[in-house]
Amino acid sequence: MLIKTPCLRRLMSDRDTIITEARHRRTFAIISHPDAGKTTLTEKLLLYSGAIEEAGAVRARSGRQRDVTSDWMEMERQRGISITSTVLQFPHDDLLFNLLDTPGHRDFSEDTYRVLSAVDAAVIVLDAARGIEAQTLKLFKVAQARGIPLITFVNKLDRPGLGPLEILDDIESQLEIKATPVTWPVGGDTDLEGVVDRRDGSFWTFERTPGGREIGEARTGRLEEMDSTPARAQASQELGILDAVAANHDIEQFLKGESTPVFFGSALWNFGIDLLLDAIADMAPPPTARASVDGEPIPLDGGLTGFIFKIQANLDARHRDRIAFLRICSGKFDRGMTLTNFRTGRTFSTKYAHQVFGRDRETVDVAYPGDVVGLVNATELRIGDSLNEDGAVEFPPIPTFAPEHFRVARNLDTARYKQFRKGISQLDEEGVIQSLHTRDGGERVPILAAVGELQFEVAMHRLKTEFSAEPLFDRAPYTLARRTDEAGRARLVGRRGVEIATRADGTILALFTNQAWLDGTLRDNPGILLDTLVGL
Ligand SMILES: Nc1nc2c(ncn2[C@@H]2O[C@H](COP(=O)(O)OP(=O)(O)OP(=O)(O)O)[C@@H](O)[C@H]2O)c(=O)[nH]1
Ligand SMILES: [Mg+2]
Repeated sequence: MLIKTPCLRRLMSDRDTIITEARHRRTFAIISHPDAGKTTLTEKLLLYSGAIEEAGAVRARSGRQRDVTSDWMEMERQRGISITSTVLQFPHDDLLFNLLDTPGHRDFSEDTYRVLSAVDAAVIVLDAARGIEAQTLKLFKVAQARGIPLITFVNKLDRPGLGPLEILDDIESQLEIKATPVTWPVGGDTDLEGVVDRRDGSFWTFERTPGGREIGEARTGRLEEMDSTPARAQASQELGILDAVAANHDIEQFLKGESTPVFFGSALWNFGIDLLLDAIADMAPPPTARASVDGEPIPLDGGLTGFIFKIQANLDARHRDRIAFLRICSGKFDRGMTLTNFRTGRTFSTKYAHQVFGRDRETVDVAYPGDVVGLVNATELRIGDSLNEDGAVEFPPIPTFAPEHFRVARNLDTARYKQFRKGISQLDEEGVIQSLHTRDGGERVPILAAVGELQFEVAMHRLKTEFSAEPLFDRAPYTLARRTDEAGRARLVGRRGVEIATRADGTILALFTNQAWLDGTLRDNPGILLDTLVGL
């Protein structure tokens, strides 16, 4: 068909550009049980793609070694654990990666789950000595429910661990997914030699560099042409078994979530990193049309749509501002464009838009589906908000968990009440804790609610260091929370063992001192709404 009008021709080419750019995006999370090596692996993916010149260490010895890029928060560096998810955008060959390193600790799992709503694939990291651990299993189930294809990286092969066949068994029996090893380790523990790429039989050996800070040389050869060692003989035998059972990567099965390609290596010692990086480029799917809340796929090449999946204040200690992270689902983002927030119906200008790399960022003028854009100081944006250029697309809500831990937060210094209040409300918007108001305590003495105790430690630390507040947290006598409505509130007010509280977004919660009070309330009030709030 001949396109005659220039305007229509431009429209067509804009649409083509969006589709082409989307095809060049890979947006993925790194997930696992705590300590499996997600942050170390993230650092090495940055090193091998050329985004950083020298890799840092999770527990850097100050002065001698740099810290890792993705654990930028003071508390993360002190403790050597990830507390908050980190966005890293960087080019790899002709692709643009949006990588999200997530915290493994269960107390921060809400953050990880939010990230899983915003990615198209995930790398699941296993510690070779531990196989599938509790949190890995949970995250796997969430990823699977969201239809996210998973690439598995078996890490820490430089340490004593389970045999690789045992690990495959563990994946298949616990995750109930077919494991298709793409690489296979030769040796392990102190005699780890390298990995064989099963696709072409090449044997990759890796040079160790001090602390794994720099890229060492990688050599390829063929196992059968090398002198035999016990490790090589064993690997040959295992490779024979794998060929016999045809455990080969199948792209269709992988995209449907029925199989996971497995890679082996050591993030610390740079074993197998380049193979994994290329696999993410080759295997992880680019963005496709996302479904709205009504289940309708939103075409990639339409107007701009996206949703906010994360909010973070004080990323940059000098600026002390607040970033809302937008996952673009369709269309072309032009900085300065006006977007409508579906929840409020209000429009706002995207004048301050950044691409983010750990705690660093720079202005971004255009972005495409798959990209994560940091919108600075758009204070009305909340987690879960859907943004539109035109039309009115709403994406599925991002669920919050029923909290299980509660504190009464008091302000100890009246002169610093403003800081206290601002800090609490900011941490609530980020989802670090939920801030609840009761009739007695009101805004001055909020109840803080969390999924895990560590969240209070983070909240306390950040209130003091980032907001200069002087808070005190007292234990609160509740152990359970359920969502209710106005009718439920009317029936529960004044009842023993129950406290009614409201969240900043208007959600009404019933807080119970123990399960018996909840059971009694349900028995006495048939039909009352008491929802666990939890969803996937
Ligand atoms: N021996 C060995 N240690 C490793 C390897 N990869 C990571 N580690 C170590 O394992 C520890 C945990 O690594 P991290 O990268 O912080 O693990 P994580 O999965 O990001 O942990 P969380 O984010 O807190 O859940 C650190 O001490 C790393 O140095 C590896 O390949 N071999
Ligand atoms: Mg980490």
